[in-house]
Order: sequence, then structure tokens, then C-alpha cells
Amino acid sequence: MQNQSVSHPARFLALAGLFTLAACGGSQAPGTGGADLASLMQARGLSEDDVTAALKTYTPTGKHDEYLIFASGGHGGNLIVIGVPSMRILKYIGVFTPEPWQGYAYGDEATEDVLDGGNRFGKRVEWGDMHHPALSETKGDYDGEFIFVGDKANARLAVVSLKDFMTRQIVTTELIQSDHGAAFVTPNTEYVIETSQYPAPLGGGYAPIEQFNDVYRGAAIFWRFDRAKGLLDRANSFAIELPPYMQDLADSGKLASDGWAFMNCLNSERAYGGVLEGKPALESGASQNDMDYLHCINWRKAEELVKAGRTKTIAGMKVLPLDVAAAEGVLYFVPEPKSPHGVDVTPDGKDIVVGGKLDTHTTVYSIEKIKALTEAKKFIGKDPYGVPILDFKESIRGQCEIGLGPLHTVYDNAGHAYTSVFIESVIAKWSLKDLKVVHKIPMHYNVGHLTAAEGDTVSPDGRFLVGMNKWAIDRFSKVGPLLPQNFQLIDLSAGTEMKLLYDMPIPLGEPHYAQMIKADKIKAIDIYSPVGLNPITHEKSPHATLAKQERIERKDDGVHVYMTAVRSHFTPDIVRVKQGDKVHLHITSVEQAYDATHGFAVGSYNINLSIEPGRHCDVSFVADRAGVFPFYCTEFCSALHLEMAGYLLVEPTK
Ligand code: K7E
Ligand code: CUA
Repeated sequence: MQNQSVSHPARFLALAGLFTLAACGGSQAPGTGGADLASLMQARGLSEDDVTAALKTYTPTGKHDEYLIFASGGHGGNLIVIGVPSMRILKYIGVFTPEPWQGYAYGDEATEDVLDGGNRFGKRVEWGDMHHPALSETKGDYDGEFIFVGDKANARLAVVSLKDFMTRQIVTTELIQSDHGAAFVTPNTEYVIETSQYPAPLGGGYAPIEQFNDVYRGAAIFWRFDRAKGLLDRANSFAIELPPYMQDLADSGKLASDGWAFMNCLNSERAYGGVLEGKPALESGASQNDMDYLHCINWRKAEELVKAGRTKTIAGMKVLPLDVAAAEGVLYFVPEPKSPHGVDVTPDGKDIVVGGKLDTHTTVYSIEKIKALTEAKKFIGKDPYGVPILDFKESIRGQCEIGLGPLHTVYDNAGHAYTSVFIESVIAKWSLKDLKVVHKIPMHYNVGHLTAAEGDTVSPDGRFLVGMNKWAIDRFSKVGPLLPQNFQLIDLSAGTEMKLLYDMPIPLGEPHYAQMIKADKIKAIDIYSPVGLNPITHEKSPHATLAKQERIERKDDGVHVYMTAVRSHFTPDIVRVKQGDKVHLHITSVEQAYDATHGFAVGSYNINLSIEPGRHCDVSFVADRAGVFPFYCTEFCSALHLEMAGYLLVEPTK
């Protein structure tokens, strides 16, 4: 982000002098003369704006960031934690994809079980397409306890605990075959919403595509969250059957719209492609109508009907049938302009902002008007499945002329909305009161989602905004044909105009959405305590091994190795087994010092653990290859880290 020209040398000197004053408290240290800073700026070709941006983002050693971003890792399948304003990556959390650094699903049974929670049709899936992270909320505000994420490709939903930044649970249901409106939480995290994207027969069976209209369906799943357990509760979850449109993003109502959920759809035409079969391609077939349908769901009403037993069970999930939802006031449609994408409820919950990819407006729906129309049963008709349709004009408060291709909207604390405009490649700041654009800032390039400080809660902070750009083109050094994405940090505190502060490459998948939370809301633990804790169950493992309890026992089900890890040795350090033995390693880190993490790798057996202080790990495998297999610690934990090793000796049986 090199700015156009270098400003006048005299202004340099003035600016540099100012910085010297700020940095040195007025006294000029040797070698930091004003002229030096000015020449530094000149030598690096930095403008005043550049230096101001640097001062607003630079975070000296030991200082912490004010906000944390939780960004989806897209088709990398994992979560990325980033500090703001420094834009330093702080953590990569294994979620839908095995992650060796975290020792996530490379042998550690607790995490293997978590990943297996998302098995589909009896098979493990080892990648995910993560789209939308949702921080847990209390009264519509982030509470910093959990984060939920959805996997579009495999219709999975995960729960990550922000105590230790570990994935606690993955759930899935074969009811649906993909999702996109996931994850979104209700204001007290009663439910986590997961809505299907591509219609298919509910439950995972086969039906010819010609039966699209009659048999293919969508569904909105409301996963019940048990906060005390920190787990989604399948038995108390339910789904609502939806017509075979392609349901897209979702958002939960809050305050004025509490009890409602909104999701939009594309393809109300119900096209399903068939270019080689004489039918229009899916993309053109799905773009015939001028309007698609905003889905308005009264989930409290749905909850009552579920309690009253009005459901059928499909793939183990309670499903409220479409005809019941349509007849009983659970589901309403409001037309929405061309190829809608984002749907974002305003902080006061009164309005719902929808962006249309092929439109030039954002449309602002009013929950007050929608409720009045539903209560008066004033409909303009029904869709082919009997869902009542409200009048477009009577449901909206107005539209804002934004630019071509508005997608997603977030908010600040001063009555502004910020909408990403994909085709025009800008972020538009507009007034919620007058529905008028007040400023636009170019994005490099093709901005998708955007995230603002607490920008989708009941009380946004303003301050910072990040544009999440799909293309980077010329922003970074060349790295071959596959480029990183580009996060652009924007300052919202500099008046009406948004100011670009920083570019950050994201080379870990395509992050679709992110949320930005005040860092001090997160109360993460330092170590696992008591020693021997299983981080997934949060209970002391029955196999926890303390110092002096180390032993090797041969039992009916194989060889059990009760091992401890502490700087800088594993005890035992020699493990003798016979080829074909089932080996059960039970390893406890008896460390209680902050950051004294050990790894545990066994080459050729695809095993790598991360054993943070106090953590217990269990690994079971069949020693089917005879030979000598060194095991060692994969974290440089101490001066004698290289000596933190041992041997697995697998003696041949013949
Ligand atoms: Cu616009 Cu999946 Cu939220 Cu990507 S979605 S950009
Ligand atoms: Cu323990 Cu290196």
C-alpha cells in the first residue's frame, strides 16, 4: 500500500519531529534525530499516511492486540486467530481437517473421536469448507466462551472451546448434503443455525433429478446448545423442511426481531442444470426471476410445534414438515431482489439488510412491518409449497443505492452500515437512518465478507473493519499461480472517511467470514489442571499417569504403556513390543509450567501429538511393521530437547 507521492520535505521534518517527541517524551536520544526519521521515510518511499498507518498498527514486542479475529480457514477446514491491529496470526485451530501442530487427529484418540463425530455415511471426511464462524452470545453480545463453525461441503458443524482453543465436538446429519447458512447463533446461544444450500432428498437417499420439485428439499436445522456441557444436543435439536430453493446465508434476529431467523435463497426457479441434456446451465436457469425469497422463520413458534410432536423423524433428526411450517405461521417469504447473498440483522434488531449479487441496492426489511403483515395474515399469495408470501414494498423500510454487487453488511456504533461490494470492489459506508452512502473505499480486490469490531452484535464497537478480499493480484511478492487472499485492515476512527491501514496475506484457504471480538473477553486457560486432564472431556483421564506410576503392562487387549513427559525425557524411553501387538500409549505431561509443551512423534506410524502442560493423550495402534522406530518430542522444549527421545522396538514374530 505504497501511496502515490512523497510529500514535501518540510512536512516530513515537522512530522518526524512530532514522532520523535512522542517516542522519546521530548528528550532526543542520540541517533533518533528528526532528520533520521525523515530520511528513513524518504529512503523507503513512505508517505505521511503510510507512517500514520504504521503507528496505528505497529505493536511492539510484549504488547498485546486489542481485538481478536476468528477467521474461517475456508477449504483449509481450520480456524485462524488473528490479532488486531497488528494482524499477527496467533493460532491455527484444527477443526475439520487433521492438524499436526495441534496434535489434532494424528493419533490422539480424544481428537480422533471429535473428528469422527462428523463422519458421513460411515466414512471419515478429512477436509472441510469452513464458511461462517459464530462466537457464542449472551443477550446478543459475544461472551467469549465458544465459537461455532460450519463446513459447507460436508454439512458439519463444530464447537470450539475458547478456554483452550480446541475443537470439542463435530456434529453432522445426513438429513442434508451441504450447508451454507451456518453457523449463526440465537441471541443467548440457545440454538446454532445450520441451513442447507443445495437441495437433495432429505436423509441422503437417491431420487432422479427430474423429481427435483417433488422430492428434493432444503432444511434449516436448529442445533440445541447445552452451554453447561459445551456440547450440541442432538436429541433436543430440530429441523424445518424447506422448499428446494438454494437457501443461502442466515442470520438470527435479536432484540426487536428476537425469536426470528432469516435466510435468503437463490434459485427460486428450481433450475438444476443439464447443459448436455438440452437444458439451461444451472447459473442461467437460476437467474431467470427478478426476485427470490427471503425466508422469515419464527423459531419460537417452530419450537412449540416440535414440543407438541408435529415432527417426523428423518436421519435421526426431528423435522417439522414444510406443510406444517407453512400453515402454522413458522415460515413466511418476502421477495428479495436478484441473486441475494448476505442477510444481516441490524444491531437494534429492527431491520434486516439484504445484498443482491446482481443488484445495485441493499434492501432494508423492517421486522415491524413483516410482523404486522403476518399478524394480519396479509399475503400476496403462496409459493408452490403453500408458503405465504408478503408484499415486497410493504415489508421494506427502503433501499440504499450502493453499487454493483453488494454482498455482506456489518455495523458500527454510530448508526452506519458497511457493505462489501464485490463487482465494484469497494466497501461502502452508509447511514442506516437515511439509507445514503457516505464513503467508499477501494478494496484490493473483489471483497467478499467483511468484519468489524463486534460488528454483528447488539453493540458494535466501530474502530476497526477488515475487508476479506478474494483476489490479491499485485499486492504481494509473486508466489506462483495460486495466490493468498488479502485481508485489508481499515481504520473507522478517523472520521467519516475510512482509512486503509494494512494488508495481510492469508495463505491458508479462502476465509469466507470472520468475527472480531474484544480480546479481553476471552478467558483462556494457561495449562491443563489437574495433571492428566483430557482436553475434550475436560475430565481427568482414567489413564492419567503421574511420576513414579510409569509402567508397561501386557493385557488381553494389547500392550499398555503408561508414560510421562517432562523436560527433557519420556518415561519409559524404551518400549518393546512384538509385531502385530496392539499398542496403547497413555501419555501424561506432568509439566505445570506455562508454555512447556512437548510433542510426541512416531515416524512411519503417522502419529504426532501435542502435549501441553497437564494434558493427557491416548494413542492406540497396531505395531504391524517390525523394526526400530525412534519416538521423539517435536517441540523444542529445552536445551536437551533433542535428547527427549526413545525407541519403539517392534520385534518380528518369525
Ligand atoms: Cu459470501 Cu460462504 Cu458467507 Cu463466502 S459466503 S464471501
Ligand atoms: Cu519436549 Cu522437546
